[in-house]
Amino acid sequence: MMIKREKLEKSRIVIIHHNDADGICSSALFISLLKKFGNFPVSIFSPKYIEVDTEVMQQLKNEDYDLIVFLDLPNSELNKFERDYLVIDHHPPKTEHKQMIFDENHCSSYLTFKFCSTYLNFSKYAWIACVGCLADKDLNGFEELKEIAIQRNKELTEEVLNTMVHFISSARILAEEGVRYALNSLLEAAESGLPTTILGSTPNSEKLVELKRKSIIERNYWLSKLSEIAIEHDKFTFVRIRSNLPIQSYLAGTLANLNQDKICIVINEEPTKDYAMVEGRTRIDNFDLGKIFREVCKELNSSGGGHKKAAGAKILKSEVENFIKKVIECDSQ
Ligand SMILES: [Mn+2]
Repeated sequence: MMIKREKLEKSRIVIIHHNDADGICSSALFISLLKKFGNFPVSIFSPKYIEVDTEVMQQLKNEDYDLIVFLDLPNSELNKFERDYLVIDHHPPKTEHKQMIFDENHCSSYLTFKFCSTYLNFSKYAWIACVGCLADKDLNGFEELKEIAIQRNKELTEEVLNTMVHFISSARILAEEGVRYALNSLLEAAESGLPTTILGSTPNSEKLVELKRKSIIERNYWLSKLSEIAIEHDKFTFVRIRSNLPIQSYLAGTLANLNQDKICIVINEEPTKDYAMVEGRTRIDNFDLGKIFREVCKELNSSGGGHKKAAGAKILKSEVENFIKKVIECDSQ
């Protein structure tokens, strides 16, 4: 046992998990274990991009906790937290960690399931790990755990499990709100012992279905306004929207698919907030959008970053014009 049971029962725990299906399933498994021990995390974070972003680091400064659990997220800056921590991950780590469960041949959900099983019989939750395994293509892990899952829930055919993968995977395009509903759906279904209820029959999965439905309508509305609101500049398309729904990443993805030779950046100035959420997507190769967002956000003293083809930022509404200007400047350097 890597961590004493007593510690899992008594510690104030923060969970930071990747926002994809494997990360969400890992988190649901770990939280289910804590619940069995009469505990619950004090905070749960699901950063968009693999490295824990500066915003999460900032928020953690104000948190009161004594153990931090990283699921499906590699991190080289763990020492910055100056707390006890545990890493469960299958991405090769950049640095050695004292308390780390790592196996490149399995996904994080599988590893988390095995970790939980060292404390108690966890077979009731095997189906959650199956969803994570399928999502991350850990087929050996999947075959092994499916045997356990199917003994309890005969309805869990591969087809049903694949439907669950799509349901959970699609949550992250609806930002933290979508991820929270997906995680809670898994917890609700785990509690009741009825796995298929995650597909829209638990309170949180109903909310996720509803959020998806509204988001499609909202995205289509802004698509219809595109000719009026798009700001074209060389290879960039900037689109400023005002939506109460977290559709910036959904819309940016759609635009990038429709305009394969463009870098599509959606800026959502949510009416009730003083900051804007930005998401950029592109299909162009040899372009590093994450690097541009990181550099521009550093200059603006805000948080942002990502990968070559997908990046995000959170900026003050008063900085939107400046942000657009700096992205264009940064690219032409
Ligand atoms: Mn993973």
